[in-house]
Amino acid sequence: MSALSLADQAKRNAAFAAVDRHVTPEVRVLGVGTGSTVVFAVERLAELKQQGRTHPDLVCVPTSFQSTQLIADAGLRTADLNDLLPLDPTGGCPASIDVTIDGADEVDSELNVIKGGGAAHLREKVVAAASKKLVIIGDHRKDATTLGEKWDQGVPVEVTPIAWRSIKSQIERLTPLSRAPAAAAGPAAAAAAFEFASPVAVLRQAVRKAGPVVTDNGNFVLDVRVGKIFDPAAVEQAIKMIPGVIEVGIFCRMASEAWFGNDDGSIAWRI
Ligand code: ABF
Repeated sequence: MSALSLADQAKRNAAFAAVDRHVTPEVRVLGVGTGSTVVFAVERLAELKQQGRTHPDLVCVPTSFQSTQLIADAGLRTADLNDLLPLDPTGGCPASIDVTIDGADEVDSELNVIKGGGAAHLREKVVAAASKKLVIIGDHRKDATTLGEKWDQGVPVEVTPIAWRSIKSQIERLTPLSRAPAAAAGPAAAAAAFEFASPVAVLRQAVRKAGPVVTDNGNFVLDVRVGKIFDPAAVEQAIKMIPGVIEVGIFCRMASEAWFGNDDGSIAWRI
């Protein structure tokens, strides 16, 4: 196997540590995310299965075609979310998935997450919402204080193709969507309150010369640059309110913890 880059080795370390911590023999239903970090998580999962250290009836809920293929290639069984009854037959526990392990584009200090760089955030968010725990894995480049601090590719927004142009212009007309923390006082507050004074811009047109970015669900993706996001819930809500927006790649307070691999081989773990 060719030597991994520092970033990939860091991702692999985080993925292995998170899988070892969370995929115990008691875990029967596991959500499997999408992206390159999850590839390492499934690699470790296959090893644990090989060693007989997973639940004998373990099933994996995919979050994309890539995720489905990863699970199948690892000799693991997939499960459809619709087939999973609540763990508690009386319906007392809506979470049908014991734990989901998934990557991210950026994680803030409150464990709010930007996801969707792989255009899979609709299924990822649905699976995360059906999980008792969402465990995020990545390298330190994803570890931020405020969303938008490091990740400059914008927030992925899945939209219906039939109205992508009007949705794009409605997003661009949104006034600044979030404010700096109240702690910032005086003139700094005024300046920071609208970190992105420039109009919200759609970075990546859904339909480019190379053709549209089409998700597994047949929808288009707009990447929306909103600068630093001090109030992720406000940004998510403002965009999601626009008719034709299907899902926004901001996961507010859904993650239970995050594991970040560092280039020196160490791992940072946040809850
Ligand atoms: C998917 O893959 C997306 O939700 C997320 O944006 C991306 C992370 O990619 P990688 O693990 O390759 O950095 O989880």
